[in-house]
Amino acid sequence: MKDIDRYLRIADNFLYEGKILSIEPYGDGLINDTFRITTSEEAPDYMLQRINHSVFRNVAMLQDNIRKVTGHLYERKKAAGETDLERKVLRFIDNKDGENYIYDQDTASYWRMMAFIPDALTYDSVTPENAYKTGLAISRFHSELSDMGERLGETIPHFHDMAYRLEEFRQAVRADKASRAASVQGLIEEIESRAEDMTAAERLYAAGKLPKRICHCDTKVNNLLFDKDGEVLAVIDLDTVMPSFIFSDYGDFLRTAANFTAEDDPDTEKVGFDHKIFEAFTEGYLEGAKEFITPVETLMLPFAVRLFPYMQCVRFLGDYINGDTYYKIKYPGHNLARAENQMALLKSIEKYDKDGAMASFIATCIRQPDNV
Ligand code: ADP
Ligand code: GN1
Ligand code: MG
Repeated sequence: MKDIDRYLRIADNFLYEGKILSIEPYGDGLINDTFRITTSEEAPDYMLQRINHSVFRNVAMLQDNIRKVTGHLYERKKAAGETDLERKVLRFIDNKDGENYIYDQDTASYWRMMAFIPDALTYDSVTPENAYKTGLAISRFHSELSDMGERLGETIPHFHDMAYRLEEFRQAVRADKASRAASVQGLIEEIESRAEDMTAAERLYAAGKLPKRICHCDTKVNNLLFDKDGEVLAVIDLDTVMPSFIFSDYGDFLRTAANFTAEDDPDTEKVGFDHKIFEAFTEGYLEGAKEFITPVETLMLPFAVRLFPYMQCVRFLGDYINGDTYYKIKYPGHNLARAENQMALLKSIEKYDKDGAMASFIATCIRQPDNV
């Protein structure tokens, strides 16, 4: 069977409107396989997605989380009088049994369908102007999910748990399945020399000093949709929405947004921390978050800016050492290039922050106006 016929047959499990005209691969996600479906005039276009089942082991839980999150976001925005909700909240399409995913025997995969958000743009980088708006949008996302009564499952256990990620990494180095560990010894040492510092959040959590809240846990720039004026329309890619440290979304966004180049640029000379983006995003985020963020969470923001390039370096290098089994790659050394890029970014951040520049800037954002 031709691929197109296969996808058509899969799409036909869902209660979509209109007649399908074409199905094409779409986007640059590293995890799922995404296809854009165009339909005849009146009907909306759609996205068909193969869910990466080796990453998301419990698809029923994943799709249940997504139903709860999109339902809650929709109701919150509606209650606040927002309009154009079809472009602001992802809408998943049910099948005939009222489920928002299917298992397809032929492809041995899980699939889901959602409405395509029209006239929206994705970027891999931001300008200082839209970094501010993005900060506001991420804090709004946190605040909208803060009163969600229903509990969410952990779709990837220990997802942002740095202590766990390091153990997983060390195991990969010991197993050395692809015989690559010796060739990246220098990078392994750079990682190990920072391990104690980078696991501070887990210790604070264990001591009851740092809370977890519902977060997105994958706020890279291309998981946001913007309108043509640079306003954030929707936060997408909701697979990892789960309880985590609130600073995850702050730090992970800056990991991609405040790097002068793409996360996989092999030319580490081009990598560097753009403090203008850091400042604009921080101002926007704290403008919205000052209502709910605690002093400890605020104190941890500079830590988060370092943590996410570090965590991503550990994850990319671990995948390289394992023989590239997790992230999609375009060439054999792709994961190594990504890991080197993230280490270069971390070093640039460390240099910028050596005298506490980030904490000083954050303090200027949350300082209350003097009473007059
Ligand atoms: P992955 O988990 O593989 O990153 P995403 O859900 O982020 O998958 O989808 C990949 C890309 O497809 C996104 O970066 C975005 O450009 C685009 N996309 C996903 N969902 C929609 C949608 N509903 N409307 C418009 N574009 C979308
Ligand atoms: C993956 O799905 P995508 O491409 O938006 C990954 C993130 C990483 C990111 C690095 C479920 O995000 O955790 O930060 O790649 N998602 C998962 O680019 O592992
Ligand atoms: Mg994505």
